[in-house]
Amino acid sequence: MSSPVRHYVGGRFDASGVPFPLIDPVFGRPAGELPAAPRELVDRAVRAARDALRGPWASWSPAERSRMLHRIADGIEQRFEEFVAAECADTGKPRDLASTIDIPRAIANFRSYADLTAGRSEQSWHTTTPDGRGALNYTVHKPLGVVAVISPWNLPLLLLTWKVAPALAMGNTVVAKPSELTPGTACLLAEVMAEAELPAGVFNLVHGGGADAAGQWLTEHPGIDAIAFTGESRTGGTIMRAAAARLAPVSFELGGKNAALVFADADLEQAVAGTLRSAFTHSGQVCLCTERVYVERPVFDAFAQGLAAGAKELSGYGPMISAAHRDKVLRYIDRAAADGDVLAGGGVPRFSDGRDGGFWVEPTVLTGLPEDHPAVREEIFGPVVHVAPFDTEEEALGLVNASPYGLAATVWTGDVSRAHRVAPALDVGIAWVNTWNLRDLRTPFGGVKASGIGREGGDHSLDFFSEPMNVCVKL
Ligand code: NAD
Ligand code: 6OD
Repeated sequence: MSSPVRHYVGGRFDASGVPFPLIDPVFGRPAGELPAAPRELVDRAVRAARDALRGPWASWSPAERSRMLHRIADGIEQRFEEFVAAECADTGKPRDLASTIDIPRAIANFRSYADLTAGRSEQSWHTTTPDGRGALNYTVHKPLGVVAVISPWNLPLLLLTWKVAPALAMGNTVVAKPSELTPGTACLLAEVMAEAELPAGVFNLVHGGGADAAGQWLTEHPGIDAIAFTGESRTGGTIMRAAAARLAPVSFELGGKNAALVFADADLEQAVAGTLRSAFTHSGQVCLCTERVYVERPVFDAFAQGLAAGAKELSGYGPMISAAHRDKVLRYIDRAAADGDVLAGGGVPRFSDGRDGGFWVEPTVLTGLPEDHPAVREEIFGPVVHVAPFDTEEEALGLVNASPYGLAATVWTGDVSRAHRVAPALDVGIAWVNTWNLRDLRTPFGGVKASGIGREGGDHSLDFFSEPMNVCVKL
């Protein structure tokens, strides 16, 4: 972290709170401090957001809000390199990831919702009445009010703006709480909001932890009208209980144990290259990453060898976010090594420089584990993938769908009929065929089972962040 971490409440920056150490994951050394917001500051942020709902923001038209979102996108673009540097400093991810995915996607999030909200039309119906004069029904979409946006550490700016942009697009006000591990880009975003002259209190930012801290205080706050959360499934459960107390709506993007299916008719080279990307992008710390691969038996050996060879050659990857997360990932690997086979990786890379103090794990390919093994069943969220053979399409579907999670899956096949048969039969929110993480921001995004509640993306987000109201006018 280069500049100090600050809250942004009611249009003012504020650094009050108990210091919480920030650690650089690349070297494992101190990288600054985050002021953990006291409860009083969280209250103040919610109050500022409520006041702003009654201010000039309330009368902004969709076109005015759209122009503001574009101004925010322009502001991120103008400070692109600062955002990239902050993203890399916080997460340790390689520059090419931050500069080609995270920051461009944050800009695209604002532009996409700016365009969608400006072009949105309301529905209307003409109703017949006994007197023959009829009635006109039309729908207006009102903001929900004050929305809490709580986001994780893996794609900090991408995932924060993915919710903040549609929330603002629909006229809500926001109190955002990014992960306590990765506050940097959110601070820059608050500066951009201020520079864009977004009215004070419309966007507020508080830093701090989750349980017994800013996160929990926000979710339990009577002044919060809705909660948009991305993070672990268990945290989602805790937040849902807090929201249930006052029936606040929630939108949840949660954990996953994503699978890939490789059929014998697939282009094997493409399947191996695609799975290397889907398993090891950001060292497996993307919710969409593949952690299980099921391969049709005739090509199992060739695929597994190709994947292991590719994993051994990977370089330029980043570390785990924290020592605790590295230790968790290594525990899964150690247990898997005792119960099955390690085809690649399985340890900590040695650099013979300062990075040896960081939180690194080698890209790891496992095989030979039973389906109920923790490394096959539980989300690891690291650079670890298990490969297993299957014999029939039916068996393959059963293996994928037996997971308690249901976020995403990929099907590798050269048979177009199979693609259309298998993909919709998967119990997931997002299925890719012969690709991975190809995103169109208008499409529904989210998971089933323990992977989430609701859908985000395009109109799905605009619908979540608004309340449709019907007006019936007797003619
Ligand atoms: P996490 O659940 O520990 O934390 C996420 C956020 O919630 C953080 O800001 C944290 O401070 C806050 N939080 C934690 N406990 C809280 C509580 N009791 N009340 C309120 N807020 C609380 O998740 P993480 O470790 O930051 O992120 C990794 C997880 O996120 C993985 O499980 C991953 O799969 C998931 N994830 C899912 C998606 C998706 O789109 N489905 C995207 C990214 C990450
Ligand atoms: O691409 C997206 O919109 C999105 N929400 C990605 C989530 C990735 C999880 O780590």
